Amino acid sequence: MTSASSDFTLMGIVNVTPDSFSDGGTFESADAAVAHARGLIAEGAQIIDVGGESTRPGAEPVPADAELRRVLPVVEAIAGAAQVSVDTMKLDVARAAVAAGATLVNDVTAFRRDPEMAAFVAEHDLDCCLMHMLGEPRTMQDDPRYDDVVSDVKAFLEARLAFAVAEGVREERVMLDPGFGFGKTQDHNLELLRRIGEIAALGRPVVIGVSRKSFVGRITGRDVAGRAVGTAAANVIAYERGARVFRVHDVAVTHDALAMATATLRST
Ligand code: HH2
Repeated sequence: MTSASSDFTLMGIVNVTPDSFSDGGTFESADAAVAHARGLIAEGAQIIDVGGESTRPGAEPVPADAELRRVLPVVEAIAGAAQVSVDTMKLDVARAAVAAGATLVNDVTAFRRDPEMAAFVAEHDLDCCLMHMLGEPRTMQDDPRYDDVVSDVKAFLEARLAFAVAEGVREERVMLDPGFGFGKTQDHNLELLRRIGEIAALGRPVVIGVSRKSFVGRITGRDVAGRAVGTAAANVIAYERGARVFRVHDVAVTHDALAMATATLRST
């Protein structure tokens, strides 16, 4: 479905959790999660991001063995049909997921929780996504403050990129993500979107994870199931300003919105 000339990448979200903020409980069984992932691939997702631990504000941590039981059957079934990303902050989970076929580690702590994750990614020459988060999921939305949110996030991502490279990760393997909603107010999220070009200036592909998030709901007045259009609009703006990877629940809608954006902007 993705046209050969598109220069964006869609990362379809598959949360195998009971408590994710938008789809918790929907794909808790492996069969349901695999069927959902196949549907997202048919809609144009080049990457499937499989997660077994919710990081929504207030979420309780999940032990590694439980996380593995959730994600491994899905990783195994999907590897080969798309690039599989494992959304985890734990080295043990990443190890097992990579053995099962994942080739991308999406670590919302940017190798801070398990710093050895960087050497692991380097050793296997994996792709990785390093994300900014202020604080930790349990408390991150309690009055987050920045001097200047874009400069602070940019400096953080630059430092985490340098750490990864110092640990042997090839720079071309790294994607950077400002972490929408992770210790950010609505104004912070909008400022980051507006000025996403400053993050893209770091020279690595920027990942946008605004999908169905609460700030989209506050602005549009929609509950989680009705936020696909608001999400697509935010992604089009981010694309126009230099972002290229879009982590979304609603792949078909985002695909069409970005295909239109690409076609319109290509000749400018
Ligand atoms: N957002 C979530 C989880 N992982 N990874 C990256 N790189 N960027 C994000 O913005 C991001 C992420 C939270 O969203 P979701 O997976 O839908 O929900 P939950 O964490 O509740 O499972």
